[in-house]
Amino acid sequence: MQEKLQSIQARVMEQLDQAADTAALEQIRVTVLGKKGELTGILRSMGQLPPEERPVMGQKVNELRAQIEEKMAEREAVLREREKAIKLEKESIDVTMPVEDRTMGAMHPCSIVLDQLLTIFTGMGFEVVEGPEVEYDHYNFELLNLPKNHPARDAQDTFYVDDNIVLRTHTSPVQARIMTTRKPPIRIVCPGRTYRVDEADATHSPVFQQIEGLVIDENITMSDLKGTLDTFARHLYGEGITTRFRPSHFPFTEPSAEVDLTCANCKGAGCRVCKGTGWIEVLGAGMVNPKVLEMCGIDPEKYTGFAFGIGIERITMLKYSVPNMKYLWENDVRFLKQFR
Ligand code: 2NM
Repeated sequence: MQEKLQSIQARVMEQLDQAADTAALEQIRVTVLGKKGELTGILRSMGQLPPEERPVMGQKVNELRAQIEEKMAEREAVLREREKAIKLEKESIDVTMPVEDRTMGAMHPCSIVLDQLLTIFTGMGFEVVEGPEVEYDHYNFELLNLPKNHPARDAQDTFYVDDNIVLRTHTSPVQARIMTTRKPPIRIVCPGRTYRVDEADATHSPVFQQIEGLVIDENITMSDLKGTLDTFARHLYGEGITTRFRPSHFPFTEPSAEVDLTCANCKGAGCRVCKGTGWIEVLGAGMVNPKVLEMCGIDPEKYTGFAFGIGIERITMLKYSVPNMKYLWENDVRFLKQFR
C-alpha cells in the first residue's frame, strides 16, 4: 500500500506539471481525489489492514491528499492566468481598424418637397387627408362634374379597372368623399399618387403625385384663394415670390385659373428657366363649382369654396433643376445620393 501511494504521488505530481489547462486539472481531480478516485479507494480499503497500521496509513493518505491539493491549487492559479490572457487576446478590439463603409440612405427629392408642402399647409390650418388610389368612377368623375362622355374621361387618359372602378386620375375624389361626409367648415389638403394613361417622357409619367387643397365655408372668396396661394409661394421660395392667375377651365371649378409663381431663378426679371417671362406655371385652382357642392350634399346658397391642385414632380424638378422626370423614378443612386 505504501508503494502504491508512492507511485500515485510520483505519477500525479508529473501529471499536474504537464496539465495543459484547467479542464485537464479537473480530470486529474476526479480520477485521484473524486468519490471513485484512487486515493478514496485506498482509504476505503484500509479496513483490510491490521488495526495498528491504520492510523499511520490514514495519515499518509491524508498527507498525500493535502500535497496533491496544494499542488493542484498552485497549478490551477497558473493555468487560469494563462487562459485569461488567451481569452483577452482573442477578444481584444483593434480600435484603429478602418470601419466597414455603411452608406446612409436619403430622402427622395419628391418626399422632401411633399414634406415641405405639408408643413406649409398644415401651418395655415389645413388638415391632411388621404384616400384610395383605386377609386369609384362616382368619386373620381361623377361628383366632380365630369359626367359620362366628358372628353377628360376618355379611355385614353384613364386606367379602367372595370366599368365603375378606375385608378384615380387626381386626388380630388378624396375631397369629394370628405364633402359628402362632413359639414363645412372644411380645410383639407390631399396628397398622393395619381394615374393617367401617358407615355413617359421628360415631363410626363403614367404615375405621378399630387397635392390638392380644398376650403369650404361661408363667405369664402377668390381673394381667400389668392391669399392662401401667395402665402404658399412665399413660404416655398421666399419674400418677393408671388402668384399670377390666368383664366382657365376645369369642370370642377368656376371660375378656374392657371396659377404662375414668380420665377425663383431670376426673381421675375426673365431668364432661360422661365423663357424670359419671369413666371413659372405651377398649379391649377378655382372656386369649387356650385354643381360639385350640390352633388356632394353641400348647400351652394350657403357655402362657397376654393380648390387647387399641385403636381409634386413638377415643382420638385423646378426646385432642384432636374432636367428630366425619368430621374425621379429611375432611382439611380448616383442621382438619389445628391439629396443626402
Ligand atoms: C386642380 C385645379 C383646380 C380641385 C377641385 C377639387 C374639388 F374636389 F373640390 F372639386 N379638388 N381639386 C382642383 C381645382 C384641382 O388641379 C390642377
